Amino acid sequence: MGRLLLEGGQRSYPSHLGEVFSISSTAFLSSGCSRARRPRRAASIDGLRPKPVLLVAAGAHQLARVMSFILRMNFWKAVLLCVALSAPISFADAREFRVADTQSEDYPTVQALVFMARLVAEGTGGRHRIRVFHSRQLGEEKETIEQTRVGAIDLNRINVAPIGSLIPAANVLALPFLFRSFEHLHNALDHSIGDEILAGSQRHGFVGLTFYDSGARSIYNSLRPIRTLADMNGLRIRVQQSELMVAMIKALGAQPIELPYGQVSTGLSTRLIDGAENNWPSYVTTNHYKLAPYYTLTQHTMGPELLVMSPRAWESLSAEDKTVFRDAARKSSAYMRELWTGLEERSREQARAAGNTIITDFDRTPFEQAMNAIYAETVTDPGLRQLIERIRNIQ
Ligand code: GTR
Repeated sequence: MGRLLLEGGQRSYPSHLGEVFSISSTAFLSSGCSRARRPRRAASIDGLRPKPVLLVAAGAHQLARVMSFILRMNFWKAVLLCVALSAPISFADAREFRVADTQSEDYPTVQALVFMARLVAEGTGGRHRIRVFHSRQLGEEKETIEQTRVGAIDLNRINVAPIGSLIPAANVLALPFLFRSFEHLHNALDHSIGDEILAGSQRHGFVGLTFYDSGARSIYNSLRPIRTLADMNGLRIRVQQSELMVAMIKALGAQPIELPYGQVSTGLSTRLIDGAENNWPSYVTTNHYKLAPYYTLTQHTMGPELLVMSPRAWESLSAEDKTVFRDAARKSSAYMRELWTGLEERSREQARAAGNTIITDFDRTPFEQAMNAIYAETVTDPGLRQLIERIRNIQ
């Protein structure tokens, strides 16, 4: 393969300090309290700009207040007022933040974002709102990742595999057969390793806020039950837009086809692809289970979901609001786990009731061995190798 899928030095992203769109009484002071300085416009983050009409009205109101005061009171009292007003009055404070999610409205990650939105509204006294765009309303994952990086989308709930080509440590989480169990995964994500990966994502152009569960991904197809590696031979398997996922399916002897999530159903119906791989809830909520009835429990990756924020949107927040966002994100992750509990089993039941063939009685070892080669070929960075060792050593 010879390609470096996981390497250390990644592009960095310039930090844009959000300009505060404000009028302060320092404007009056610097011009001898004679005229208000023209307020500066905030750098456009998402096309949402403060309303100019409000701004002009507020500016005129301030000016009128100060002028009438000067007329009625003595000069020094007016100067004191100007000083007192020098704390900026921010008009950029109240904002709507847009968050993207490819999953459908009732999917646990989307519901977790709705929950987070509620906490943010409460925590900021209604100043900040989060508007959730589910079902790929803002585009497929690959596009939304880019848009989040440049600040056109404020927040993005994304799987670690597609964002892994930009955040190498996130890609590690998608490696095959890395986690022994969900408990092992949680022990890594809920403690220092998870925190380090979230913090480290800032170097790569994203502010990592929290992880969400994504169960384990397994292979499904429309042609035949897969029990051995030989059964995989030649199958056209859709993968996420991720070099790592391409390498994983190739290692199994199948043909990987990179397709956006929203095109998998059509791909299956038109026979462009024979199958795909995903967790139980995605297999069922997308109706893929109706088109590809053979589901083999390979559980080859437990790559979680990741919530990231654009650095631009992040820098537009005050220190207190940043804490509100972080806390809300973490709480939404705990909430999401509650929703996830039992959902995998219910999805499995739904597929079984529809008459699907669920293959569990097969030897996973050859699948694991075939994918093992990926580690040596793709993880070349010593820091990432160390990260893998640390994860493996977690009990
Ligand atoms: C789902 C994941 C999505 C997306 C999708 C896919 O499990 O929640 O974010 O990555 O898989 O296969 O494209």
